[in-house]
Amino acid sequence: MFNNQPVSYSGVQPSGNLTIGNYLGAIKNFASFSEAYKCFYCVVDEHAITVRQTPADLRRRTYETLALYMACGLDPEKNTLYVQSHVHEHAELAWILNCFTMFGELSRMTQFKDKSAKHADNINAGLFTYPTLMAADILLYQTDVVPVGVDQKQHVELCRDIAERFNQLFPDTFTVPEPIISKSGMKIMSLADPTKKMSKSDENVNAVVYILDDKDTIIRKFKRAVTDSETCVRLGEGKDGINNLIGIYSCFTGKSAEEIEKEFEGRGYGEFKLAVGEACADALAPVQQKYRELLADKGALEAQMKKGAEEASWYARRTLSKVQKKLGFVKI
Ligand code: AQP
Repeated sequence: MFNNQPVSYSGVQPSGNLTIGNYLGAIKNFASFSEAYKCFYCVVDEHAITVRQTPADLRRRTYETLALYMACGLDPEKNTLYVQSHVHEHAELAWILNCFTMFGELSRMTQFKDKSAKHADNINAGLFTYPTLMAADILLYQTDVVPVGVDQKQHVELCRDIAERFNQLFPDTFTVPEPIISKSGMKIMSLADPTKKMSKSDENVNAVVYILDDKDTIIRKFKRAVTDSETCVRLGEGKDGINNLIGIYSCFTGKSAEEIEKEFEGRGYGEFKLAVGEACADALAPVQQKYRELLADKGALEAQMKKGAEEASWYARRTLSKVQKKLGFVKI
């Protein structure tokens, strides 16, 4: 809460080309908070370096992610849009929160386990303490709600625990945030292995639909999506592929699972996959168009980064200074 206005905070890593998982699980829902909340949406580049990034790619994707935020309907006049590394308070508060986070808590984080398995040659301390940096992101802005995909819920819950622990020692320091998982925030699964989350860092490009894929590519990827040996479009146990496609179709069309099952009664998987591809491509087309226009003006994006960083810093400074005072750091 800031000045009696509830705060919404979220972020996306510029660690790859954004997927429909990032879109449906997070970005698409961000704009709906703009009226009732003071909103901060961050391009979290410091999180991205927990796995190795090529510097030129990281730089390019930082611009692209900001442009995508705006293309997905985030008005920079109503939302504070900025880049994490432009506001140094994130890293400073993260260090402090590291001292209030237990080794055992971090060890239990599913994302740490998954990412350590995936990057066994680079299990760095940053990968391990990623959730404390995320807690700092959220707590710096006295955040009330964090709209995220269900895969990030565990991290927001840890953030709550850290905030409550800190508040117990130093009362009234942080607002304790709530995760908000929207209906469309269900976990979008890989098209090649529907037991796995769809991730922008997946090496198999056919497993992932990117927000910026063209219509033919989107339809081709859905046509190749792994399903099962049945032919009936219905939700069911052991039907992870079809369950995932029904979920995606539902998110893009607003239809319920029952309506979808009815619509495709007696029609095969081929027809269904084509319909999912078309619904997805049609929904993304206006976003792609707007994105191209925004990306063409790098100067305007940089001006936006600067404005966003200035706005965010004002709030971040206030909280960090309060924390430092409570801890006993000498102010000069
Ligand atoms: N498959 C998904 N389904 C639903 N929501 C998802 N999100 C990501 N993937 C899915 C949501 O997108 C937001 C931003 O995610 P992120 O970039 O901060 O990190 P992530 O969750 O680690 O996303 P990726 O795509 O899997 O990135 P990489 O491959 O770099 O690790 C979050 O709100 C997340 O819930």
